[in-house]
Amino acid sequence: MKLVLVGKAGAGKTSIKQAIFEMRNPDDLIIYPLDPTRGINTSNYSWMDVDINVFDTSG
Ligand SMILES: Nc1nc2c(ncn2[C@@H]2O[C@H](COP(=O)(O)OP(=O)(O)OP(=O)(O)O)[C@@H](O)[C@H]2O)c(=O)[nH]1
Ligand SMILES: [Mg+2]
Repeated sequence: MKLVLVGKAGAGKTSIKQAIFEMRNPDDLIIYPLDPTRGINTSNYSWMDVDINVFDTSG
């Protein structure tokens, strides 16, 4: 499965990715914001027995 995250800058795309697929604590992502994404970051996860390619784009 392929999942493309698209939206305005600062919408929360990378935070959603890290909270769902990397088990990051959402509260930490609010307190310690991530740097803006540049270009497209591609990651592969095994999530609920499904292989997912995530494309995290810059806003
Ligand atoms: N209040 C609130 N803030 C959030 C939420 N998700 C993310 N943020 C904040 O929004 C800001 C941007 O979050 P990112 O995840 O970097 O957003 P992005 O869409 O990946 O941004 P770009 O990479 O620049 O396109 C950060 O300061 C986050 O802490 C949310 O659900 N609620
Ligand atoms: Mg981002």
